[in-house]
Amino acid sequence: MKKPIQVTRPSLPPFEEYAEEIKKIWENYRLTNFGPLEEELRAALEEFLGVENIVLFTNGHQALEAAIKLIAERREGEGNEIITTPFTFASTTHAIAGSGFRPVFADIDPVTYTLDPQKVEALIGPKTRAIVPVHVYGMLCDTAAFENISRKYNIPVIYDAAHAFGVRTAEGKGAGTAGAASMFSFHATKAFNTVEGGAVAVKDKETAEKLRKFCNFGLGDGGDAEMTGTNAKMTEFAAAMGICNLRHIGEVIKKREQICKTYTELLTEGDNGFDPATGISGKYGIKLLPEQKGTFPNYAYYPVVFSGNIKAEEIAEKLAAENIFVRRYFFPLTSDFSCYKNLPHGETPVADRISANVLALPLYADMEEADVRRVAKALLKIIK
Ligand code: T4K
Repeated sequence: MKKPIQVTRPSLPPFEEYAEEIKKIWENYRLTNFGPLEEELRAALEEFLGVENIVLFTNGHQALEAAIKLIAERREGEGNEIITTPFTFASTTHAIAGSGFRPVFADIDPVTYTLDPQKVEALIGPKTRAIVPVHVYGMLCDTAAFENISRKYNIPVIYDAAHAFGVRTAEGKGAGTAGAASMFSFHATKAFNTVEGGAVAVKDKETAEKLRKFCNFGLGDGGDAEMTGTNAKMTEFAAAMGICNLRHIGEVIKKREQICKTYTELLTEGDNGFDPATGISGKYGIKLLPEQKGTFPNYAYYPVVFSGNIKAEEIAEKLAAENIFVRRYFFPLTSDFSCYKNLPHGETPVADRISANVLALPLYADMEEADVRRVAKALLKIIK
């Protein structure tokens, strides 16, 4: 049997580099609670992501829940609805529900798989308190349309940018500059990791200060708590990993880009009609991730949507028999989870179709070209 190829593998800095970084912890005995490494990483990330204020968290989920809690307005007895996408990881919907809001699911765009602004606008009512779109797979949402909706109805947009680390718009703006706040995940499986970790980017210092207090039990300098809080601070060990990984992020994204390009070449071979703007390849009836004009992507995931003639589940099983492990990111839709399926919601036919037919292929910076070829070859053999 050939060696297993997992859907992903974390990027790690050279061991000596990390050891050198954490040596400082043995010198100053500072393990957590906003230590110097946390401070260093925070400043470096603000610079790298091109955002004004970043607050670091234990993980992306805590970061998103905190942003929703602090930014979306809860009103007793008046309805607490947040419009969001069901085509996402469990975390997005749990963060909404966990902050005491009711998720209202809207459909996604068939090309980018991100929340469709028109579908969102049709669902806005007096109970709507916020919108939580997701830059799924690092594809940017239609942020201009959401900005207009936000202004028109005076409701905040809080982005789940878990997948969008380092993505820049055609104008060179970081993904984290859109909306009232953006959450990034630095989980081990992400293009950039701090082992576990996450952050919220916001424009104003005041909200950043509140978020920072919130993740330290709501406590201010004098020891008083003006609000309830939690414990979601990033440790110095996680920050050290982030500092090291950030030094290599350019190289990591370049390697991921090369792997994605190789996949695309192999999967669209001989298809003269392949359209990179839609990602549709007629030859084998597959849809790849489209190129977003002018943006600088991060090659976070390599999802393939199948036409439905062959079931994604079946393809995944056949690949597993070859020791190749893909993931159904994202199936089922979060609106179909047992804990949400009884919530009233409208139809989401596009999300239903994409979710049923999508598979994320193995992708990580150090993936060998021979393994990329092995995955593409096995996949083509199944779908041909
Ligand atoms: N919003 C969105 C849209 C998200 O996708 C996520 C997280 C969040 C919010 C929340 O952010 P965090 O709170 O996680 O920071 C993974 C990740 O755990 C999760 O972070 C991620 N999204 C989600 C899409 O994927 P699983 O259950 O698929 O991971 P797991 O453990 O099965 O790992 C996948 C493969 O990666 C394994 O087969 C082997 C490899 N792996 C994994 C880990 C953890 C390693 O080689 N080493 C490792 O340490 O959820």
